[in-house]
Amino acid sequence: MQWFDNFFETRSRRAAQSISRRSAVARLGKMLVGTAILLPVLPFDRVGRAIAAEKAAKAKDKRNDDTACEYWRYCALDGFLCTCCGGTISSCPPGTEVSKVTWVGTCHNPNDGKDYLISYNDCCGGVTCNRCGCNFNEGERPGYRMGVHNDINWCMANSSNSYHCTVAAVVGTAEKTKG
Ligand code: ABN
Repeated sequence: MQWFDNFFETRSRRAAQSISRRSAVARLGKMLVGTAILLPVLPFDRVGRAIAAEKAAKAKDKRNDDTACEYWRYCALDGFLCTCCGGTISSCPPGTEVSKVTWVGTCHNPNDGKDYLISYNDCCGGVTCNRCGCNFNEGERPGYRMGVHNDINWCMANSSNSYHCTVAAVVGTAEKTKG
């Protein structure tokens, strides 16, 4: 291995003679500055961040889309949306009639920051709509508190007991109770 040692010794001595310490430091500095400038402009994959932003924007839109389960008034709705079944947010589709009894929920409107009392009425008659089935249960309680229980057919008091879909009408603003 003598030749190996000799080879590197000669090389190192030549390098030490031709490259001054100052120029070595200058080269190192150039390398560091180059890296600092280049790194931020390299084409990193930022698709993940863009997808996350798009998802958040879509979720926000859905809170104002009355054909989506995420619509703000549906926070305690269990059933099929009448807006997908030929009706509107507060009126039953033709050929069905609004339930005589109902359940209520309190939902937060993200547009004005207020809470609203929502009356969920089932629409009765015909066959079950079966479109846009949703199930949100904010403030919902079991059957022993009927007024805030949603998992029941509220067409029970109508001439036709068959369930079609559910509407969500605003009844008023919710008041905060003290204590
Ligand atoms: N209130 C909606 C509904 C209807 C039938 C069965 C369960 C829930």
